[in-house]
Amino acid sequence: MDGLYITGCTAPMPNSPSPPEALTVHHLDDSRSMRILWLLEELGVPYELRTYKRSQDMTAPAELKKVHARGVSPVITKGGMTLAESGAIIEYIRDKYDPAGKMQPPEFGKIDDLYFLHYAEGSLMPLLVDKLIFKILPDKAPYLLRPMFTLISNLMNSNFLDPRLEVHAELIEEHLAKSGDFFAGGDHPTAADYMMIFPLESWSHRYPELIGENAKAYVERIHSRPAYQRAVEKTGGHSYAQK
Ligand SMILES: N[C@@H](CCC(=O)N[C@@H](CS)C(=O)NCC(=O)O)C(=O)O
Repeated sequence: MDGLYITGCTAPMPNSPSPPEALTVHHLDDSRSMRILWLLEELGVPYELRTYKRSQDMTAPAELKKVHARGVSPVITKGGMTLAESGAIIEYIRDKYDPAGKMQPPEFGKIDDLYFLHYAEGSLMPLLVDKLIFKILPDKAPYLLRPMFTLISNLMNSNFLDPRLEVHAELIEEHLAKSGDFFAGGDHPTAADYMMIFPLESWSHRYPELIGENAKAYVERIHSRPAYQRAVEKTGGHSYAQK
């Protein structure tokens, strides 16, 4: 297997096997697994990092399929346990590794925490993924058909995707105007933030003209947190966190 283990996030130890009980994060470059690394850094939970490099076509390498059937990231493993889906992983970490309640929302923010925890992958990410698919579609089409695919792609964007994204942008702008620094309205990140950072940072990086100022400021705020920066440093960089 390709990749590095970083025990307790200290020095890299190429190709060393995982101790069976270590919490291991299987990380793909520029991916949702940054959510998990940021969270573990905030909580100060030791973990091993196993990195995988995207192939030329941006898909995950086949090695990741040996960890989980879907072959996408993030995945965590611990002993005999394997868990995929970032939302599920975040809930698992909250249950097992946050006895002090550092990621608990304030009472008044519980419903917002619940909503945005699920909204991130359930409603917002599908739209952003569709935009990406329609962006690359013309390049994948046979050469002579590219003008037609470009037209289809433009029509999808202008008639369907962008107007819907505008509704999401407004919802997020209005919410952040009320909630302040974090989605659940408290003074620290909660599950909602660990989920929302990925769609917002990728959206702000790819389509800055379609995202609001509150969302942009939110992304900057999260990127400036020492825990987020430690996670970026340990993975060797994250395209969406570049200036
Ligand atoms: N809903 C899943 C999505 C996982 C996912 O699609 N991950 C992307 C990275 S952001 C991936 O591994 N893509 C590589 C591929 O599709 O081959 C989650 O939240 O964990």
